[in-house]
Amino acid sequence: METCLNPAWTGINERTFLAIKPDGYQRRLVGEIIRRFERKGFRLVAMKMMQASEGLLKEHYIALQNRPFYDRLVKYMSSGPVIAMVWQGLHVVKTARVMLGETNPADSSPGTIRGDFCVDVSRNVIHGSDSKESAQREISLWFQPDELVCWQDSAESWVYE
Ligand code: DAT
Ligand code: MG
Repeated sequence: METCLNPAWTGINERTFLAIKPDGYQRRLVGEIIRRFERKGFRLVAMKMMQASEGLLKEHYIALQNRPFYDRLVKYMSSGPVIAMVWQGLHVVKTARVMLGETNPADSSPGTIRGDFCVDVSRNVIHGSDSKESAQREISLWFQPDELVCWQDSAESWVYE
């Protein structure tokens, strides 16, 4: 039975939206970043490489529209390829944020993605949803429902009791 069809997206079906930003892509960090989430035990349920439009990114970052860096942020995010992904698992929203580190790489601990791979807040290599509500909004903004793949996870009983 495919559990990823559960519309509640709770428990082990919780989902988050992650995107490797154009700097992460240019700096060849795609494999390294995906590897971290795979090894953690999370399940990849959607992924695409794309160059996002300014329109999509303005909507994605709508909550920041009054910030002075908003226009530069949208330009940077639309300037090259991104890897848009949906990951699933228990507490994935919160845990992914921990794995990302703080918004400013200078505040991010070693061992986190931003702590290990970047120095400038405006080039912080990866996006991750900050709440379950944001995750639902961002997943439906970036993906069509049929782009989410339901697959039988043979490792599930080794990741969860
Ligand atoms: P996060 O990406 O950690 O969720 P956010 O949602 O507050 O952070 O901001 C979105 C992105 O905007 C962030 O990843 C990088 C950029 N940003 C945030 N604060 C900034 C600042 N003070 N100067 C320049 N860019 C900033
Ligand atoms: Mg954010």
